[in-house]
Amino acid sequence: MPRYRDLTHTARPSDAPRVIEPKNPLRTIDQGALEMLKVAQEQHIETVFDRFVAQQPQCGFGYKGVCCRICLAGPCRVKTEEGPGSKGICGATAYTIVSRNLVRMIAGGAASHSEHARHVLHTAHAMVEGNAPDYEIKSPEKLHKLASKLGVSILNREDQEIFKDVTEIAYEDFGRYQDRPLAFLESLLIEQRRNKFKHTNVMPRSIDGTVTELMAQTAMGVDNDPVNLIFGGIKGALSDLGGEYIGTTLSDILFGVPEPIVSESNLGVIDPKMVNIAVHGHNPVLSEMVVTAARKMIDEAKKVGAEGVNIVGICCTGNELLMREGVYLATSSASQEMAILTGALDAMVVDIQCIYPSVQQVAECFHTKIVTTEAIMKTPGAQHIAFNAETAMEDAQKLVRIAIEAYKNRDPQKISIPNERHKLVAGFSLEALTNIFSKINPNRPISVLTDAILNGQLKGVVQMAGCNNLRRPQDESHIAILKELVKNDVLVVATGCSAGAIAKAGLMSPAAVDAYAGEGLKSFLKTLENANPQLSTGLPLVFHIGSCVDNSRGIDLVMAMANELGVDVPKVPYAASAPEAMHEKAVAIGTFGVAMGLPVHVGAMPFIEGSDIVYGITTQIAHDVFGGNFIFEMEPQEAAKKILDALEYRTWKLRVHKQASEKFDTQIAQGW
Ligand code: BF8
Ligand code: SF4
Repeated sequence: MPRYRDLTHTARPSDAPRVIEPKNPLRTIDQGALEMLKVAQEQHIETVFDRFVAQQPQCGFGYKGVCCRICLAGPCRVKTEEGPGSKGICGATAYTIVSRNLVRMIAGGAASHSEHARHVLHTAHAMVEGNAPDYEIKSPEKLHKLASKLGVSILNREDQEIFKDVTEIAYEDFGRYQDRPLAFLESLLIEQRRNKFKHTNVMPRSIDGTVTELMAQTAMGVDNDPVNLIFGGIKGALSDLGGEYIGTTLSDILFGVPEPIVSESNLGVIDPKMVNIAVHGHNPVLSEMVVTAARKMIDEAKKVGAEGVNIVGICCTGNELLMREGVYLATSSASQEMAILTGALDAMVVDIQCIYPSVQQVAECFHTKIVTTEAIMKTPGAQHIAFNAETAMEDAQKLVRIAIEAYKNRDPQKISIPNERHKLVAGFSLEALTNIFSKINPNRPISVLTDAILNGQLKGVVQMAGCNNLRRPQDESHIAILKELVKNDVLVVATGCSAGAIAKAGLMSPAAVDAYAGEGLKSFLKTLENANPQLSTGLPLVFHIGSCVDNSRGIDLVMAMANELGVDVPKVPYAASAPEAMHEKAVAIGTFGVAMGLPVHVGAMPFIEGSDIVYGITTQIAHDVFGGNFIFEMEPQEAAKKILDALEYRTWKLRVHKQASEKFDTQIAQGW
């Protein structure tokens, strides 16, 4: 029965509770974390799970987004439906306060991703200037491709020279003052989206300028029109995407384009016989050096009685190293403290973002050294070693040495490592995927994917992303939604802590295909495997496409699918899901997903329910203007159903329009 309207974007979330069992501190389904939680309870070590419980119930005003404290006349809260109590002291109504708060979150997200990208850019720049001798251009192919897209000449030029021009364009993207769009972002977009963003006035011209403008726009006594505010937020989210794309592409050039690689995940990868160093945060610039240093320092580790140095990753630094180096992924955000509780972690080297301030307090119960490395991220009690691109290898060796020294102070009584580790295959950059598809169709590789959708073998593609949020047990929603999607023949690509959840549970392996994939997905993956005998391992149930900045890889894939199908993004059967969204970065990512024309499921309600107007803009007006919309749903089964409905609607419409264009020999309709 064809469905003529996609109802998902008008639906309210189900009545499922927003917080499951608020007083229960057993808030994870990760087996490794559960084992460590017992240790924490026995030893009375406080963790994030205890603090979550202690915070319940959380503030109702904050939850609805109607608390304002952006000026010293506040804090103001919207207390009543009507009268003076329904506004802040200055007269700001609920829709102004809610949208301002939301937009400031997007600005925070854009600033975070872009700061990460800026650091990679500084490193690239130092390298081309000859000031960072420990770095090199690992992928000239990626450099040439990117340079061509940016209009930089590559003919008869040295790679260093080309890269210099590319870094200059990236710097301009941060601080351009002329009225020209972000060059990196523009090079990523298909023409229809470029025009859409231009006509709706949301195309950013500089990243720093946009974030600053948003802070100014949302200051006391400035913009109070919710539509104008939200459109400002969309511009901010697009500058976030521009920053992400700079981060991903420059990291690929410096550290290599990921290719399929075998590794393992969960806390069992911490090895009692080795010096164990966790690299935690987001930025590969430092951690890549730590990996290289560790490989060179085995003898030093042996001198203190260890067999070698074992680097394990946490959060997105972990994802970056897993994708390119096959480094073990120890754990993801909500269970970061658990890595220390094993008693066998000698050092945790952190860079930026998603690092709980509590890791230092937990580390003080053990011999573990916490080392901060970036000027904008320090922790009282932790050691700080400023990391410089100029002295990268020297700095990295210092860090490894701190861990080797700490190893001597290990207390064997306190070691308790969960016996939980799972094989996985990661490393699916768009280049790697295209290469795999090209073995079936060398001229139009992406048609292998779009044809499988058009002929019904696959239902579509879903990009699973985002964090852990303890309103429901850690990882539960990621895993439940994933299982439902793959059972229904959806090809899943994953990033960030969603990829982490899937990997830790053993679902990112070829073995999981037989256990969980529907017949269509199974046969699709088998066909790819048979056409690719060069792969040393089978294909996994889920394609890991990287860290959170690598959500730009997903957008790159959507653009390729839209191009192949000859339609704008809102007709492509591609959706995104952040089942446990937490960070401001996730708010920015979700928003650019919607602007890009995708249905975006979010499983942790953002603070917008205090304003029907803002809720309506995110779920309905966004769809009218951009073709994408948020689907807010906390209950995982219900969420999976809504995501599948959104894909089904798109596939149905795409087929109808395709058939019509073939029958009447006309261009395929571009509307949605
Ligand atoms: O950038 S998924 S908790 S680790 S914010 Fe953080 Fe969220 Fe994890 Fe990576 Ni992304
Ligand atoms: Fe209150 Fe207005 Fe100040 Fe916000 S900006 S704190 S609503 S007076």
